[in-house]
Amino acid sequence: MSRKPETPLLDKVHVPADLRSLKPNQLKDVADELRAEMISAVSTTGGHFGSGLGVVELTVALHYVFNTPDDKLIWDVGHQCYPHKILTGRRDRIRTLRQGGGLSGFTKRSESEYDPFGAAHSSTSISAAIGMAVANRFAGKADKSIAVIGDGAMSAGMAYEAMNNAGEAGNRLVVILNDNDMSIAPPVGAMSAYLSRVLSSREYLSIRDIGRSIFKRLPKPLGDTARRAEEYARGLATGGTLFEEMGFYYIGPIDGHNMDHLLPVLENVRDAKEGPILVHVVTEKGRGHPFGKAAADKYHAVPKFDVVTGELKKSASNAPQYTKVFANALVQEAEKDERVVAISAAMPSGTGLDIFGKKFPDRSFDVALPNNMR
Ligand SMILES: Cc1ncc(C[n+]2csc(CCOP(=O)(O)OP(=O)(O)O)c2C)c(N)n1
Repeated sequence: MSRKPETPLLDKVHVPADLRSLKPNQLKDVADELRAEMISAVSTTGGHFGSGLGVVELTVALHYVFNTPDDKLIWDVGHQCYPHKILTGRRDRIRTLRQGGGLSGFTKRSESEYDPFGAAHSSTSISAAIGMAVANRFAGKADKSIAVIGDGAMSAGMAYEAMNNAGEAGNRLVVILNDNDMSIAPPVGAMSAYLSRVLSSREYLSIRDIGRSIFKRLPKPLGDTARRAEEYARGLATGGTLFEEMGFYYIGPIDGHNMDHLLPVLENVRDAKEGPILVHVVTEKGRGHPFGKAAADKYHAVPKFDVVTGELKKSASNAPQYTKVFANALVQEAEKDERVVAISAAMPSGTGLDIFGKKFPDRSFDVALPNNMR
């Protein structure tokens, strides 16, 4: 059993309203305690690890600035939601993850009013957020919908279908692009290369940018023609981004671990009269855990582990792993029949198809990470 960390501030936060009664300069300490609590919990239960550790500061900042649960916070996939669960009334059950009858490892509507959408499939969050934003428009409510989507999930088609329609949602829609330059394994492909280009061509917004001129990135109330001219000029000046071309106001990149940057940007975004807005936040998967950082793909999800040494504890069961049985059976089929091919969406090792990929590289397709299985 690992010893539980000391968390004096976090102990006062049962729901986000408690968080909002704290001073902004206390939030970094809350985040540090939240990270320690998450590491302690996952070491005893196993579970998704790297993604949650990367969004600890973002989770605190979002619940501090936005009025959840009235503002709807939607986590894409939902595998990064452990810090969110700890802050939204479920800390006392966080060590029941991966136990029968315990907390779900993903967001789940029946579990909490702070989980407006449950997924586990990737790339659905923006569509869901648009739907909720439009419903609020019909109901005459000003509440926001905030989708947090990773750079890996942003490479799937459904995210584009949603962005194509985002204009419908106006300023009620906020998309946070959580860019950690990782999917489950290192990402490959056009979207990843594009985001790297955006990042390398821009510096992080500085405190000065945020304080003085972030509103310049949002439009002033102009007539339509004038606005179009201004947008055109702005696109030329900044080089534009794909997101601007799709009708978003793009803000970023922002350091997703720095509260002094996150809070004022999110406050501006919350109060903006125009939208939809996309905030490009840069984070580090596995942040704050040496083992998480050393092998981010290995620490996407983990079994129980020793907090001090990082040693992963193997299950005592002698039963063969389902993925291995499946992979070996598929290889046998493929040896008999050359028409058998394997398709995976960024999960070669999670599905066992990495074994198939080593034997039959030309018959393996990873639709999220081209050639990754070869
Ligand atoms: C439709 C679908 N395809 C593939 C997956 C497997 N999967 C789980 S998380 C994920 C993406 C992880 O990358 P990212 O969105 O960048 O989030 P991160 O874990 O890096 O925070 C994928 C592809 C899935 N859950 N759903």
